[in-house]
Amino acid sequence: MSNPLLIVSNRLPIQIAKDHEDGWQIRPSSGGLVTALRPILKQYGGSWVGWPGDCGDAPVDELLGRLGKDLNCRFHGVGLSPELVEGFYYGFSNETLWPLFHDLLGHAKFERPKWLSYVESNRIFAEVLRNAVREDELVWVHDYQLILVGHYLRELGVHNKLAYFLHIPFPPPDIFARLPWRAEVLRALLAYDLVGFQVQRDLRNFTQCVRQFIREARVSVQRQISVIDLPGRRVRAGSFPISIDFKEFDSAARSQAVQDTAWYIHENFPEQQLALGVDRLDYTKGIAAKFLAFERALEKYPDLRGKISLIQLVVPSRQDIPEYAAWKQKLDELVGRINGRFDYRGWAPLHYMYRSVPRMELLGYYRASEICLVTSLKDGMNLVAKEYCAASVDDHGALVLSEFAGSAPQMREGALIVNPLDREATADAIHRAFHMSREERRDRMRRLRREVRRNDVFRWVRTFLDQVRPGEEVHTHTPVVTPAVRDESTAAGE
Ligand code: GDG
Repeated sequence: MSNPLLIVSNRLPIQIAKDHEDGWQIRPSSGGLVTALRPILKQYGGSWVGWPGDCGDAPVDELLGRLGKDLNCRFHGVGLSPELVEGFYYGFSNETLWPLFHDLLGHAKFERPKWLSYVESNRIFAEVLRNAVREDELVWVHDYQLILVGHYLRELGVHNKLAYFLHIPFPPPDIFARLPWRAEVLRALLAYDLVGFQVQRDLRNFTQCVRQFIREARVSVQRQISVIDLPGRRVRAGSFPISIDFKEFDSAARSQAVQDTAWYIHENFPEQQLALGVDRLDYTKGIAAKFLAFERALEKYPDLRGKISLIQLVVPSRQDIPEYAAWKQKLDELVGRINGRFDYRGWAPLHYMYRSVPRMELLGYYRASEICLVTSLKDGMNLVAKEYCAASVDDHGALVLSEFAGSAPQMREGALIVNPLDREATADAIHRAFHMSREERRDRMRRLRREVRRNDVFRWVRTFLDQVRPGEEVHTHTPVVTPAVRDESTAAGE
């Protein structure tokens, strides 16, 4: 990889805050993407385009310039009005694409004004990019909020190589077909040179949708990469399971501070095993299913009572969407009901914290817990499962993992794999994890840690970028349906 990168994500990976003594401060946020890309940006240079968030009266450009010098990266903020953010981000991205792509049709709304905000925001991103991009840069667009950006870049005459990675699942054709703007979305994905998905499941769904809805496309499926031939050009699609910085998690978890935190956490639960859940507040994460399975385990296996506690960290998320607030209330009620039912002699089975905890504390929870429960109804990858293993430096953790998480295929040898909607089987898995022998835990956790160590986030970046080799043909733009002017005739392309 020698071309500089231009990364595009909905949010810039930065945090801006006012410090009373020194004025405004800016620092990089701690997400996996920025961690993975930092060494590459440092070595080859590059740029990052995204929405800086609502920064009040902060001198955003000056702050971005300052941080950019430190990271060898030029940051470009995309200005979006509050109305556009509402329609594009909270609306179409999170109330249409998010539920639809997670196969949860019942949660999906299909509202044309929000689609048009999405179209408009993606077009604005593309315009900022057209002005920011340098000739030799590889443009790498991230996630479901920005699917149309590649299409608009081509329309604006940008001929750079374009790559795209979808962090969430891609749905099967019968679900995808419900989207009134399915042709525009699918054709926009075909404006990129490389389209990356988390796992084979998503790649397969995508190629099936292309076969079904894009008449002129010829798809040939190879082992890791599928090739899609369109008149005059070729698109490649592959699966690239994202990961974490294993070494960093492993060494931070071994630190004295984390060890002490873990000890304090466990001290509050004497003679008990801790089961841990860490999820954003989101209906896709299966938090309610987890609570119900845990309740069933306590009901079915009296030997667990008083001997196990479930600590559930729920990180507030998308609070401006009414459905998320309703969802929180549902969880509150469930916790109250289950605790009311089993509470005896000071033991309450469920400890539910609705807040974000500092990273060191999170690592303390990972290290302290004998069991981790990941019960997503569907998940692109689920990094919590990988982080738990990387932080389980004592090899004593057992992972119960949903078969619908993208991480399941990589982790199935070491984890107890469950269908979270099968309450009985999930309860049995919790019981099995509780009684798992020390030797079995160690063997399983060692396998899991080996897997995450080998396939870390740096390998993910390398494998992805290796697929966008320099020197291959730069394609000319074949017009795709222009989303803003869609009318009934767009269905003709299907
Ligand atoms: C999307 C896809 C895909 C959580 N609580 C705290 C905290 N976290 C951090 C975890 C982890 C991250 O948040 C959550 O990542 P996930 O992968 O589990 O889920 P999404 O946020 O839905 O991410 C997902 C991912 O993109 C990457 O492609 O795996 O499928 O949905 O890193 O550690 N961090 C801190 N305090 C908390 O309380 N500091």
